[in-house]
Amino acid sequence: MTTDGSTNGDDAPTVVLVTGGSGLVGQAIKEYVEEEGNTKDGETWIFLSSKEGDLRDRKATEAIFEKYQPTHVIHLAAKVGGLFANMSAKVEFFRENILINDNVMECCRIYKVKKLVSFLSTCIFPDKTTYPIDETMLHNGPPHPSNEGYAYAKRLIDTMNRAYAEEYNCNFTSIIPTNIYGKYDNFSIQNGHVIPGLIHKCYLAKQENKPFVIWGSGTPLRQFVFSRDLAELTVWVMREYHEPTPITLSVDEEEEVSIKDVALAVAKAMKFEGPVEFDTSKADGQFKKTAGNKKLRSYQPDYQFTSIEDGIQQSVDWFVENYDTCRK
Ligand code: NAP
Ligand code: GFB
Repeated sequence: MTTDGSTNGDDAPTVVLVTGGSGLVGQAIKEYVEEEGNTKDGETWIFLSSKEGDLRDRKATEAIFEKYQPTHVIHLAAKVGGLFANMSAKVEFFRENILINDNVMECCRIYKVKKLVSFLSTCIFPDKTTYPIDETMLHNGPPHPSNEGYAYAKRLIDTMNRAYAEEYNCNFTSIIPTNIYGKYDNFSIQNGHVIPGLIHKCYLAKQENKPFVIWGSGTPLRQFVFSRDLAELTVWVMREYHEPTPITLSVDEEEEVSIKDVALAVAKAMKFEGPVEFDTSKADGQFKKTAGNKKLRSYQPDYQFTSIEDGIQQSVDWFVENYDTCRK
């Protein structure tokens, strides 16, 4: 890491490879680095989708690294889904993510990548725990059963970051984001996360003059981070965060909201005035997973996150504008 903020210990050009670059977080990072002044001289940013190669396949992964010769990797690619997708496919969530993560981490070693930043998730923390949860508690007990396939695949990234550092002196670290939402999300009602799922359902309820149905009781609590904020903080981690241990990137604990409040914020942003109902036959999943962000605040005490109301309005507006082409 040189003092001028460039991300290289030498004058070789910086090539940042973003796996999963076509997704919610990847596209937010792409928009962020394309904004004036958000990249350093001589940096090249490459945003991958699975069309460039299936990262579950070792040869395809090696071909990507051979082609781009990255000096830095932001590893986002994963089989990703909400509570209901995870509950229905634990084997696939485990196997696909283990394959992707192993191929990417081993290629980062072989191709001497100077820094790897991988993504975990607050949902992989122990389910039975004290709050707020912090990075040191990651392996202190089993995750919530609903997403144990995904959770164990993700936890092994942290385990292997330490092993690669000990055995090969690799500079691998990870980010633990809380629930993320924003433009370019997966708005699938069946497989998406709660906010995009609610946006899609509310849009259809308004179009068809039907009730807006919220799944579960609406009482579970979540912290939501807007994808644009996460993008900015992820680039900061790549440049300025030097510890191999994970760092949680989340809004403050006080910003935790109930699913009901989030749904009502979606209805307001969508200007939906019809009836709102709760389908309590659907699972609630984890009641809460309140994460502390003390470590982040020790570096960024004054960072201002986008408010949930503003973030939801931007997400709703984007969804309505891009209804025909977005993932849903
Ligand atoms: P996303 O929108 O679902 O995007 C997933 C990305 O991974 C896409 O670019 C996809 O490419 C790529 N991908 C999936 N399988 C692949 C494969 N076999 N080979 C190559 N590329 C593949 O995901 P996201 O929400 O941006 O999540 C980014 C990261 O944050 C993930 O690691 C996720 O676990 C983590 N995370 C997400 C949340 C959340 O609430 N969204 C919360 C915590 C952590 P295609 O577009 O070509 O399919
Ligand atoms: O984002 P989500 O699907 O996953 O949120 P988690 C699920 C919560 O929202 C549950 C309620 O309490 C649901 O009952 N909910 C209400 C809905 N309406 C809807 C809806 O229309 N769609 C969805 N999906 N939920 C995930 C993990 O947990 O967190 C993943 O399973 C991932 O692995 C993600 O890491 C960040 O927040 O419960």
